[in-house]
Amino acid sequence: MTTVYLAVFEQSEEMTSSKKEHLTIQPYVKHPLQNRWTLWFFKNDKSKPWQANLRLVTKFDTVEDFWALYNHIQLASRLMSGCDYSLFKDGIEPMWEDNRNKCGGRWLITLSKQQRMLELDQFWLETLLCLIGEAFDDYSNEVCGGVINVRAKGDKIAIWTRDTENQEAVLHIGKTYKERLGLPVKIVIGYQAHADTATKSGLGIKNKFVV
Ligand code: MGP
Repeated sequence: MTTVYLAVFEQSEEMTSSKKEHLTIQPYVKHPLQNRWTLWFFKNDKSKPWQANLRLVTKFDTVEDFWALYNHIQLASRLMSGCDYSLFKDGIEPMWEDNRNKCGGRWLITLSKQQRMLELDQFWLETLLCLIGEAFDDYSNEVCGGVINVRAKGDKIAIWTRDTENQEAVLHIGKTYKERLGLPVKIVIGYQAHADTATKSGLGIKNKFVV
């Protein structure tokens, strides 16, 4: 837990030598998150292997440090096409190969080009808040992280979970996520196994679950 000491006046009067005795030191404690999180940035350089384009930006574990970071970095809608942000629990790398991802999958939100200006930043912020706020009740421990892909062909946002076989958890996370994004009931979102995403393309990737 991070403690910052703030000097405060007990009375809001100008400090004079007679008032100096009222100057007190009070601890200001930042609000801890349940987990420590790592933000990653991906910038596409086709001359390098995929993993070499992935950079760890920073880690945080308090509400205040999350907002300081969020307010400091570019909005997703302003990133160049080909870039990603990923926010993962500390110790999990944002890739299929990580031990805590390799048996997992993702709830995938695909956006049209028009949605970039209207909804991309709002959906990504809500995704971040779902992650750091542990929005999925008893199933939040199944969550590994979230990814936003900024792409000319259409942007994508996803929440990654660790076990495709944990149907109860996957469905609860999907339903909650859809509600939190405020998506209409008639919009269907799908959950895909990383094992399929890594080995198949386009229409070959079947949804394991939909909500
Ligand atoms: P992408 O960046 O997830 O989506 O994957 P994009 O750019 O929309 O492309 P599409 O294929 O989904 O249409 C692009 C490529 O990056 C993949 O085909 C892989 O070659 C590589 N890649 C992406 N991810 C998430 C991983 C990963 O976790 N591990 C490895 N090794 N390569 C990955």
